[in-house]
Amino acid sequence: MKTLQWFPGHMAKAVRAMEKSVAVCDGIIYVLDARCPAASYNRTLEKLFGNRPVLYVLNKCDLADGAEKFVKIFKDNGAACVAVNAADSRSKRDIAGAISSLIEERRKKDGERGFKRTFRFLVCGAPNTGKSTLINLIAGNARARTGDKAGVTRGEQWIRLGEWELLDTPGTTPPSFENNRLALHLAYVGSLNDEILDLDDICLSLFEELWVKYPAALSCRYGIEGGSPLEMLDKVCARRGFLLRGNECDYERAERAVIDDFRKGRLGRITLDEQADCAVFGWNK
Ligand SMILES: Nc1nc2c(ncn2[C@@H]2O[C@H](COP(=O)(O)OP(=O)(O)OP(=O)(O)O)[C@@H](O)[C@H]2O)c(=O)[nH]1
Ligand SMILES: [Mg+2]
Repeated sequence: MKTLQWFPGHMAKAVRAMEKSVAVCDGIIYVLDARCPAASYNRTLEKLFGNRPVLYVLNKCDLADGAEKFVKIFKDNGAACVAVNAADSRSKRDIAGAISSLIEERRKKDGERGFKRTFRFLVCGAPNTGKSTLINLIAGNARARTGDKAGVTRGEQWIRLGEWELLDTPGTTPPSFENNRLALHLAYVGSLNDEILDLDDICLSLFEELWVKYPAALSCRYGIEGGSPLEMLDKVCARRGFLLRGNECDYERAERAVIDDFRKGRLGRITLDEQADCAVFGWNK
């Protein structure tokens, strides 16, 4: 398995732009993928934030298994955190409430002094975690462009919403990954550009990990009862009829189908990161 690496020029540019924009922001909305909150966290961004309050949003909680366990870890460590499904309007109240609490004290102080002002927030996170979808949820309509692949938002965009202004930013990952297992999690959820990934590697290691953590998901959907990851892929080809001429397995088609099943939640609710992976947040220092 190759070490995953991906830090294209547009990401370096996005980080430089954020460095400037954060100066006018009152708070940070850090969007993480609830299936892999630690993997989708980029520690190198934290130094841009200064002492601005940060709200961690565990998004796509509809696809994750037990996002609330992670919310508890964040809160136990004094971090503001909320789990939401940005694609569902029912999450609007939760996210709006969490943002309000983040700046409540500032607002109260301003109120005592008799002024009312706009609060600005930087919305950041890894590609494809749902930053733009979250902004649209808060706005109540489609202001920011969204899409089911990494790198849809290419430049910064301010979205004005009454007394709030939210800055949508392009997704970024760290310049290098310290932990290849966590980098793989980002690849599985679609946070890395699929075009730079080796489909075989990604799918076979996804099988390996799911067989340990969620064997029933593989048995139910594909009838997998064990074996090597390659044998599991054979099973998918046979079961789903992904065959080429001469009855040879169409591995590429099977791999794409498996990854798509995982990403769309057809394998059930799955969380990849372990609670111990939260060490990346550096809370115990
Ligand atoms: N199931 C589910 N899908 C979601 C959720 N939030 C976003 N999505 C989907 O995830 C995909 C990515 O959403 P975007 O809002 O474009 O993500 P982004 O973080 O802005 O991505 P970049 O701009 O590429 O960094 C879209 O297909 C959304 O519909 C969620 O909570 N649950
Ligand atoms: Mg976006």
